[in-house]
Amino acid sequence: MEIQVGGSTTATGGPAQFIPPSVNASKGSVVTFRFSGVPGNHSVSQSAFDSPCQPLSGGFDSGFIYVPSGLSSDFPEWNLTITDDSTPIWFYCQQLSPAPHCSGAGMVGSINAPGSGENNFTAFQSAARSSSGAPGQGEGALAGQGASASAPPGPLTSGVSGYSVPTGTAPPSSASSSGSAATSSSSTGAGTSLTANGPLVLLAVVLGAGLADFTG
Ligand SMILES: [Cu+2]
Repeated sequence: MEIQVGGSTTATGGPAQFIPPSVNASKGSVVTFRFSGVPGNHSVSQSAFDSPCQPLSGGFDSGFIYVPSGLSSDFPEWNLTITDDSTPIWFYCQQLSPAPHCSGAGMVGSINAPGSGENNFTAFQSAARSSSGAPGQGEGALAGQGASASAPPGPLTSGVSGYSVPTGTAPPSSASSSGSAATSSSSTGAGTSLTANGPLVLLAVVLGAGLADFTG
């Protein structure tokens, strides 16, 4: 299952779209977001049906992935594993420039949205387009509600760069964990997260050093 993040400038519907925007995916399957719209600077950010262009608390967020024009291979990808297929997953692009992709162009998507009824994808996209104000900005998160990633988008090579992308590695999901202790409660989950702070801090230091080299 693959969703393209961003269309080409000549694509029907323009650059600010997910292709296809609405898919179905069963629990345990992987939805691959492929940042192949060039040039592009988009995000995959979880929202809620009632607030299409605002980050969902506890939702996943890829951060911004910039893909330069001319890139034709090695597009960055982000893999989200579906952990709950019993309820719809809604997402949007938080890009503000040159015009909001969500509230203006309706750059939103859904996984396992109902095919009919009031809360279908078309209604969600209509609400996004007519929403006022600027799309809300997430902070980058691997874990979401109903779907989570185990790694940030990548590769960030060949002129591709990321901003506010999630770092580190998510704790094992209940689907893949062999032990029950790590997934039995939120308090245990917090402990699991703490053990990952060492590598995260190291990564931050490495990134900081890299930026210093770049700007210095
Ligand atoms: Cu976008």
